[in-house]
Amino acid sequence: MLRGPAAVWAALGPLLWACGLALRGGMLYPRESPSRELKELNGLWSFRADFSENRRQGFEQQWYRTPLRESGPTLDMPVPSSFNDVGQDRQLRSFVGWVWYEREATLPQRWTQDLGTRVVLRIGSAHYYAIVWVNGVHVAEHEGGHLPFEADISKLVQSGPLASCRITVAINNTLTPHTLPPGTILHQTDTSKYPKGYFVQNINFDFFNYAGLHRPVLLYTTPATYIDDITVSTSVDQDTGLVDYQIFVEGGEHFQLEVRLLDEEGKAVARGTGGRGQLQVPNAHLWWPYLMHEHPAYLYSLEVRLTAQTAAGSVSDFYTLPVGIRTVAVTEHQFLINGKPFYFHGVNKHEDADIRGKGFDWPLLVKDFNLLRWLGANAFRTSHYPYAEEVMQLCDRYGIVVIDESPGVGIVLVESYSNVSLQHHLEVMEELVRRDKNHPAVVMWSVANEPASFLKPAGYYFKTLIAHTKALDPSRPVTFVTNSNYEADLGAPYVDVICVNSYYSWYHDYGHMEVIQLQLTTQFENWYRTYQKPIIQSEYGADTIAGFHQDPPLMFSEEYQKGLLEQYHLVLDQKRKEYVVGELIWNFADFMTNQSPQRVMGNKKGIFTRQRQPKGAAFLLRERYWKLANETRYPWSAVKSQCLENSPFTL
Ligand code: GCB
Repeated sequence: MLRGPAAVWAALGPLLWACGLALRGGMLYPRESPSRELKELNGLWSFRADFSENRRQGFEQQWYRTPLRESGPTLDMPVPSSFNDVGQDRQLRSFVGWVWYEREATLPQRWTQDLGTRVVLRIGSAHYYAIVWVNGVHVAEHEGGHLPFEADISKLVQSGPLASCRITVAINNTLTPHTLPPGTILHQTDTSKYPKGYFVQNINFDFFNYAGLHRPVLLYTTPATYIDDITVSTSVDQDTGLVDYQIFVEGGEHFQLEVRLLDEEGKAVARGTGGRGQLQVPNAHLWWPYLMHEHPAYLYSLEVRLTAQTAAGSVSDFYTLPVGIRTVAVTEHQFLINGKPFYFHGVNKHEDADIRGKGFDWPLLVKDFNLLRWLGANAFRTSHYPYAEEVMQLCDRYGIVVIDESPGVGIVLVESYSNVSLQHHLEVMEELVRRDKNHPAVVMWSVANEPASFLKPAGYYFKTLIAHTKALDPSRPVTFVTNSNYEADLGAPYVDVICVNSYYSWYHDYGHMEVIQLQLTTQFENWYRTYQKPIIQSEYGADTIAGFHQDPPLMFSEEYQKGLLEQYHLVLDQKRKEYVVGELIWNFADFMTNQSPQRVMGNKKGIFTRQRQPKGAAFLLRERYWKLANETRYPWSAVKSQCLENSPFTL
C-alpha cells in the first residue's frame, strides 16, 4: 500500500500535471538536430582576479567594455575548470571576490545574418554569482553555482557587421547566510594580528569552495519559433507503458506539433500530435536500474517536430529527448521502482579532482562510471549540489539511480532560515526540477544536507520547501538528509524517506568499533518507531590514508575503514529485511576541503583515492554490492549481459 502523503501525491500528481500546473519555462539540454547547431566555447579564456581592496575595480573601470587585456594583465584560464588549483599562486587559490573571464567567439555567417535564427549563449555552471556581457552589453545574471543559465543574444550578434562576439563573465564566489550553500565573511579588524582590510570566507560544509566556469559554455541556435520545453511523466498499466508529454513553444502562435516515440532499434512505437497528450506503448520495455534486470536502462527517444507558420514561410524545429518508462513509489517500509522493492547500494560523490577542482572532465566522468559499475553500485546521491547534466545523462544510460540533491548544505544559521533564504531555496528547486525532471535515473529529490533542522524556523522552512518541490514534481518522493536527533528533527514529518547520516566510532567513541552495532540498531529503531517511513543510511564511513596499515586496526588505517564498514553491514543486513532501503558510503573518492587540523589534504573517507585508485574498502564493498545485487535483482533471470569481466556476480 502506498503511504499517506505518497498516495495523495500519486493521486494528485497527474491531476496537477494535466491542469497545467507543471513547471513552465525551458532549459532543454542543448542538442544538435536538423534545426539546431552548437558551438562549444571550451578551451582557453582570458582571466583576471580583481585583487583590489573592495574587489570592485572591474566594475569601476568597466572591464567588460573593452577586451580584458586592455585593462591590465590577464592569465590563460581553461574552461571548464575551477580557477583555484591550475595556477602557482597561493593568493589565487584562496581568492574570494570577483574574477573575470573573457573569450572571443567567431560565429558562422548564417547565425549573424539570418534573422530567423535565434542565437543563445548557455553557461553550464558559474560558481557562485555571475554577470555576463556580450560585446560590452549586459545579457544575463545568475545566482547559484550548480545550475545552467542562458541568454538570447540574437539581437546583439545580428545588429552589426561583426562576425564575432566578445563574451565577458564576471564571477563572484562570496557566500553569505542567504546563498546556497550559505557562508559568512569574517572581517578581522585587530591590526596587531591582521593586515588592514583582512577577511576570510567561513563555511559550514566540508568541501572546498572551488569557483569558476565549471561546466561547458556554448552557443546554440534554434529557429525563431522553437520548442522551449518538454515535460514527460511515465506510468505503467499492466504491460502498457504510458508516456504523458507536454510541449511548450515560444516565439510564435501558429504551429503544429508532432511526436514519435522510437525504441532502441529506431522503430516508431507510438505517435501523437499537439502540445499535450499520452502515448501508449504496448509491451513496453521498462527502465530498470543497473543489476536489477537483464536489460537495464532501456531508453526510448521522443522525437518532437514543430512546424511553424511565419511571415517568411514555414519553419521546423526538431528536438529529441531520451525517455525511460518507469514508476517510483514509497510505502511505509519500501522504495519501489516499477512496483518492485529497490535497495540502494551505492555511494555519495563529489565533483572533485586534482587540478581541475570542480571542472567538468569527460575522462574523469567515464572513469567514475566504470568504477561505479565495477563496484556493483546501483545508485548515488549528488552530494551536496546538482551535478553536471552530462552526469545525469550517463546515469540514465547505465541505470544508475540518483538522489538529486540541491546545494542546500550547511544551513545552520538562524539567518539562513529567513524568508529571503527560503525564497532563494524555492527558486533553486524550481531550476533543479526544471533541469532534471525528465531523467528516469532521478528517483528522489533531496532539498538539503544536514541542516540544523532542530532550530525553530526549520519546521516551517522544510514544510514549505518540500510541499513546493512536490507541487513542481508530483511524480517523485522528496527528502532531506539529516544528522539531527530523531525527536528534535522538525523537518522529518514532511519527508517521504528518512535519510540519516551517522559516524559511529569516528566523530565520537573514537576507535571503539565495538559500539557500532548497538548504536546503529538504536538509531534505526528510533527513527522507524517515530516516523514509520523507509530509511536510507545516507552516509557512514571513516577517513583512511591509502597505504596506512595497522592490525589490530587503528583510525586512519585501511584496516580500520574496512572494520568499521563491516560493523555497519551487520546491522544493515538485519534492518534491510525490515525497513532500511539503502546504504550509501561516504565517500566514493577522497576530495578537497578547507584546510583544518582535522583534514589531511582534504577528506579521506573515499573508498577510492582522489586519483581513483582503490583502497582495501573498495574490494570489500564490491563483494557486498554484487552479493546484494544477486539477492535483489528482478526478474530472477540471468543478468549476464551486465557482468563486467571477472565480476563476482554469480549466475
Ligand atoms: C557529513 C557531511 C559531509 C562530510 C562528512 C564528513 O555528515 O554530510 O559533507 O564530508 O560528514 O566526512 O565529515
